[in-house]
Amino acid sequence: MYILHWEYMAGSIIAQAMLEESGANYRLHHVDMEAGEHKLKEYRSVNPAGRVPALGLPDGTTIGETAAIVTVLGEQLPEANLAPQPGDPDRAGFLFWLSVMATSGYLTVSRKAHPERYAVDADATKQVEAKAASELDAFFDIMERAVSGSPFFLARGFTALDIYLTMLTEWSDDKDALFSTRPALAAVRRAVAQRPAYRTAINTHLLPRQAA
Ligand SMILES: N[C@@H](CCC(=O)N[C@@H](CS)C(=O)NCC(=O)O)C(=O)O
Repeated sequence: MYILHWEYMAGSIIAQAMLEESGANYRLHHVDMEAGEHKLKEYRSVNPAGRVPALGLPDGTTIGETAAIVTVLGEQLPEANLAPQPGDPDRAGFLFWLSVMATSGYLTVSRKAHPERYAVDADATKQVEAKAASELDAFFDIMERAVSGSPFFLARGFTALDIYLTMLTEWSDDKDALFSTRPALAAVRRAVAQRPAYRTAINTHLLPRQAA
């Protein structure tokens, strides 16, 4: 059984959607980041990097980092066809774009959401936020041009990259602006949002906002 350490609207969306797509046996463990649980010794023993998500694997190993989680789940659950397997000609491109999404994408989203962590005072915070917003715009332009399938990111069809990209768009606070000039991204998002696995994952991750 897999154990997914998750938080509302965190990067655990991709892991849960992949687990749901594959029908794998898993349970959820909520990490209350607002209460600082990710900084406690107990959670550090799960993920020494102190980040969410983390995934406990059936063999007892636990890993963090979404790029590693996607790669490992793709290999361990091949029947779900969420990632090209080793030896597949699409594997190198898959790993390349996964890394781009997990670094340029996820980290720029984080910098825009928490600019104060990258600045020494309020003025600098504003500048960091503005720069992160323009970098995020440029990132989504790169993604738009990189889509090679229809409606999916890779020409081969649906993969975990579509889920990852949709998760990144989920964190945008102006989706009209994001999608109005990026039809390929909008098509990926529409296709992913219809999938029952993604809906289950997003419903788990949205709960407090829906209740608010
Ligand atoms: N590179 C990490 C980023 C994960 C990440 O930054 N997660 C956020 C929650 S969405 C987090 O744990 N932040 C820790 C903190 O805010 O102290 C990954 O791909 O998993």
